[in-house]
Amino acid sequence: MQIKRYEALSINEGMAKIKDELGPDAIILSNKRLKGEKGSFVEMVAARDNCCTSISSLSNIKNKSSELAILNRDEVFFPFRTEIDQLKVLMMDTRRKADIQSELTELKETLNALFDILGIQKNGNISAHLSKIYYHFISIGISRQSAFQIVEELKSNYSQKDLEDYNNLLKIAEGIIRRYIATCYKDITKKKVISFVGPAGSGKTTTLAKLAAQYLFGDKLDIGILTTDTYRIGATEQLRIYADIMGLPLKLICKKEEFKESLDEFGEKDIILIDTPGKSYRDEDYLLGLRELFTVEPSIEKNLILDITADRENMIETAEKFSIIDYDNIIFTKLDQANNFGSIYNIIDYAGKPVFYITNGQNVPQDLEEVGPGRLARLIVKNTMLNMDSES
Ligand SMILES: Nc1nc2c(ncn2[C@@H]2O[C@H](COP(=O)(O)OP(=O)(O)O)[C@@H](O)[C@H]2O)c(=O)[nH]1
Ligand SMILES: [Mg+2]
Repeated sequence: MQIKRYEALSINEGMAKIKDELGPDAIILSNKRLKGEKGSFVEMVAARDNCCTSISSLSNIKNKSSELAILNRDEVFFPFRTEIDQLKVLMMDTRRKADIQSELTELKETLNALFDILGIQKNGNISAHLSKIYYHFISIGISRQSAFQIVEELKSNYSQKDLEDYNNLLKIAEGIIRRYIATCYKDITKKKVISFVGPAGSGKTTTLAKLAAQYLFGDKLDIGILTTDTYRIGATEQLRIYADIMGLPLKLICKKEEFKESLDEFGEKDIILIDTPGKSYRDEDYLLGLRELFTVEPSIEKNLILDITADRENMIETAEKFSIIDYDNIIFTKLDQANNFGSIYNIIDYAGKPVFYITNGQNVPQDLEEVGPGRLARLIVKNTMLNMDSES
């Protein structure tokens, strides 16, 4: 085999040199564009070997002509045409998305600035307390838009006397928030089938166990537990341990048909609790599957379990995606780990669904609390679980 290195200004020129010296059967081992003293040039290494792909056969991939055609750029890249085209589309798409994303971010920032200006404006006799309230709400995680709306409402609700006292104003704001919270009460007089849906790790199984214990030991009801979370390793074990400790029957459901059968078998129970697997809310098949499953028994109450330590956008998106199954209530979990309770208000404001329970710890069954609108509003405004009376 004869190997030789060539320098040329372009690939075409290099190819011509190689063809002249090594003939049409030469093969190109490498080609690189390099920078030299006089500018950039192409370094090509070629070899002549009868058993390898020759320049002529390379060019024949595109054009069956037996003549050696000097390869132009298109011909060099021809074997990768599809990949290059796909890459181009991908790059265009990414750039488009990035453009939209940055425009949205810019728009959001502009809106935020606008809300800030409106929220803190001091016109006439409007007290500085109002802007303090606006900033307090933002600091606890309430969106700027909602904080602005609350302050706007507050403006038409205060009296001159209220203006002098920040705490008075805050109390009025709490009342405004309270009005937005729909009520939902635990009703043990009716037979109920209660399911728990939500993202993985949000606390569905733990909350189910807490509620099962309350119904069992507190309300002395007859409970049955079903779970459709059968394909995740360990998921059934966790629930089985809780069921065994409480002496409750647990049925595993793998198919839709078994769901109906199991509901019928638990026909005598006062309460049937249903655990479901949690997957990403971005998995549409999972959400559609869940919706399909619930068609078996339309009266099933669906509780969306939301971990409030998740970020605001993520929670809103979860609430939005799960609306495909038309959930009835929301249960907020992990309040013990959260720094800000404002996102509770954002979700309530967005989804307009009642809040059934909040959970504030891993202990089963104690870390579960039924909350009414009053308690929840105060909890949001004070941004703490501590020193609260149980008014609801
Ligand atoms: N700190 C805290 N942890 C919780 C709470 N609720 C659930 N967890 C924990 O969150 C993790 C996931 O809970 P799990 O019930 O398995 O979530 P699932 O995947 O939705 O069923 C477990 O370690 C639970 O102990 C809560 O209110 N506070
Ligand atoms: Mg679970």
